[in-house]
Amino acid sequence: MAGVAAYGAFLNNKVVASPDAYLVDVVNPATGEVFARLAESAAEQVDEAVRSARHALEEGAWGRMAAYERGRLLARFGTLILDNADELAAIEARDTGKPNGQAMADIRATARYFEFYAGAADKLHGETIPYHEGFFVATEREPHGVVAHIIPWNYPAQMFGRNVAPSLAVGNAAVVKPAEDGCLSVLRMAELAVEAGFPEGALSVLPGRGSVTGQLLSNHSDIDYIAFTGSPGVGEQIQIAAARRAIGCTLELGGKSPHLLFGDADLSVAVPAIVNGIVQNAGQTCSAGSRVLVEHAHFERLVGALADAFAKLQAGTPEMNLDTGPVINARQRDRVEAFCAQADSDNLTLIAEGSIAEDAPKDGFFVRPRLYGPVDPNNIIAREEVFGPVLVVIPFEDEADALRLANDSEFGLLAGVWTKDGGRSMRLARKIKAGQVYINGFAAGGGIELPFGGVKRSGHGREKGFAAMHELSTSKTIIHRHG
Ligand code: TXE
Repeated sequence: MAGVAAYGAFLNNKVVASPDAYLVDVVNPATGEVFARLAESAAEQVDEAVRSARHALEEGAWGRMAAYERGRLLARFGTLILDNADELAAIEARDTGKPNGQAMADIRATARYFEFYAGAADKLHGETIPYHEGFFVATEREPHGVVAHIIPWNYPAQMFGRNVAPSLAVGNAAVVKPAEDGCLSVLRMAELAVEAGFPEGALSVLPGRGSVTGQLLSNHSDIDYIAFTGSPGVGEQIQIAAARRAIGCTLELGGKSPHLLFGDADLSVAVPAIVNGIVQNAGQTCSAGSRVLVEHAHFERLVGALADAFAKLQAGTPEMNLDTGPVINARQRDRVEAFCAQADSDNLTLIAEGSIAEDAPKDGFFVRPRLYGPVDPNNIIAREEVFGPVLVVIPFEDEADALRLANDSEFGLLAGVWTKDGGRSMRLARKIKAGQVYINGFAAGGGIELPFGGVKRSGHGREKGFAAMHELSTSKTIIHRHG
């Protein structure tokens, strides 16, 4: 197609494309226009990425590099991301449709991942262990080796930083399969990695469909670990692929995270945080707070405040820089609208809804933010991850009821507790089944330093903070009989 740029795989520090590759369309979600094409990575490119990663570890410069030197490269990479933030944010906004301000915040957060793990690279310590007389025993952390990172489209740049920075910090060679709908900032950052000085094979990027490139990579016989972020269905396939070869995997599969909003909450803080927690990135955030459990005795006042805020929300193009952009593609828009149509046919009350800016392009994938309630906790919209700007309100009677409802989900990623009663918030934080519990604050996806991950159907393994370095490395025990 004339005027449409084509992008290929990033292998051996170069962008390459096979002339007979299947081409994946890249669509601007704000306009519906195809503006780029991705040359899909087939078996040949997947094999080459894994071979080159193995070579970098076992014979190349990467495997021999001291931890502090890896840290130095990561620091340079972070600086280059910041130096090129305007260009990267523009790419991210066009690829995902998110407001320009959000896209820039994402790029800055991506740089932060590299800064954090730059400093951490040489601080991953083992331990010494008292043993029998005549022995010295120590553990060391070692990289897994070749790690497949399969990442989604909701935060392409941040997911790249969240996965790749700790992986490279501990000395793995990273093979990244970005999502077909969010690939271009990742490919541009891979070029910056060369500028930063990463040797060949330390990082590869394989664009392509999940059903082709993702499958080939996750079932490759020479990978040592898989880090996956995406849907529970594909997560199950990844777990099976890992189990077949008895390798490890991290699964980050989203959630249905609850807020527990008590009558004594400070609404001036709670309402903007709750609204932002579901509207940010058009609700396409694994840790979005998508259920708000509200103390029944204060229902009118608490829900009234949320409704006022929801009614003011607007969706628009990246340039309009409104509360939210479009969702990523027509399939996701239809999925969100199907949940809302079901809510309407179940006679759920639409308490408030936002709007789509009048001059937003008609072919963009915009959806109106919506607040439903009171919703039966067994209704599908209260149980499934909608992955759109849709919040459901569920009333509770007391603390025990709030806890029961919070844990009545097959997911367990985040929770927010809103109350001035410090004893109550700590009791709940300890009993809520989730990987992260916020008290009187909520930042969906925030906190590079903070261990993050799920329980139950939200997955397993921890990302972010030092926890990611433990997850992406393994322990070796060295037993020296010297006596
Ligand atoms: O995800 P997929 P989809 C949830 C969210 C969303 C739903 C569907 O609820 O509505 O999933 O999104 C790659 N082998 N989340 O269908 O398919 C794919 O190419 C190996 C939550 O887009 O799971 C992409 O790189 N890889 C979430 C990645 O997996 C495969 C983020 C995720 O895509 C593959 C995204 C296969 N067979 C969606 N099939 C979160 N946890 O943040 C696909 N992929």
